Amino acid sequence: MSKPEQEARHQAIVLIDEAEPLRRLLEKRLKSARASVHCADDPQGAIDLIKKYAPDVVVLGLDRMDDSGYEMLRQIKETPETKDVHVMVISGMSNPQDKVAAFDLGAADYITKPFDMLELRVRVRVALQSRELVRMLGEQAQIDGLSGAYNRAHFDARLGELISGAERNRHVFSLAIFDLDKFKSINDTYGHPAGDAVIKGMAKLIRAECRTCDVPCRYGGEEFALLMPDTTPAQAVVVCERVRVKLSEMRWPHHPERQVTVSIGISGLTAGESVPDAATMIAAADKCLYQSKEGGRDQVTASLVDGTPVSAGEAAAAA
Ligand code: GH3
Ligand code: MG
Ligand code: MG
Repeated sequence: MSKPEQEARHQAIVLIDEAEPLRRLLEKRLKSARASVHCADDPQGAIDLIKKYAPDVVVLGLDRMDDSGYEMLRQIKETPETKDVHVMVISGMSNPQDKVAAFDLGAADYITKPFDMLELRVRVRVALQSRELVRMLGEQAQIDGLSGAYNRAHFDARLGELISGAERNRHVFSLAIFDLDKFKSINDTYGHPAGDAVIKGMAKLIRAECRTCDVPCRYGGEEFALLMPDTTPAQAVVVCERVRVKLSEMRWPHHPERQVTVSIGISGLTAGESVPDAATMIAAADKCLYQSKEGGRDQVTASLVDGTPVSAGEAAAAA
């Protein structure tokens, strides 16, 4: 299962100061192969840059107590898209009250002028490293340890986003739920390591058969869910049929004689349908999954969100 990008990514710094010479100097000294620097000299330009580049660190020059810099700091920390950024203040004001005021407004660090360039660079480097670590931990927290697929928390968040996107932009999307057939008997017959190997293999197979924008998740136990943006239920059937057939053809090192199959239920939102809530979307997919089990397992059943079945003919036309 390919996991989200774990290598250090390119980072961004936004530099805000009214004084051009200082901006130029800092831009030159803070730029590196791993981080780009973007400069602004006014509050609106700064907020626009922060929204555009989602920087890891903002270096904010702030020189008088009534400076618009304080207002900018407040604005950065009150704007939902920018509030989590690490703000490092550089200031000529060195008394404790000024520092406390900046920290109270949400600054993460404060350097007084005249400052030592080496110290500033080291502080920025440490801030970039800790931001990267937090980002990687945040990603890790969305991954299921055994399968490498996204976990249930990520599934819930992404389903919510797709529903909001459908409400705003009338985007279509589909949800598939996969439940491995008679999986308990694999554990009972060949042991739990054999069962675990099937869970890992299933996650890898789903990832291999879907697009990079699709979201494969471990829904729980031996169940997986696949969120497919911009995909009608008929198109989702095509993807899931591919997974179903390939799984049934796989040979497993722990039990080459024992085929593994999966039953799948799909609910999909088509253009013009009213947008459901998450529970309705999941219930519709679950109902189809139940029909696949009842129909003899190793099969795909799909419907619209309101339960209208998607026929084999519609799925064939989408292939
Ligand atoms: P059905 O075809 O009706 O879905 O039958 P089933 O045996 O797959 O369903 P059941 O719900 O009875 O069993 C699911 C099993 O999945 C039971 C549980 O022990 C096993 N399981 C859940 N999580 C894991 C896991 O992480 N590793 C292993 N090896 N087994 C797991
Ligand atoms: Mg199950
Ligand atoms: Mg099962």
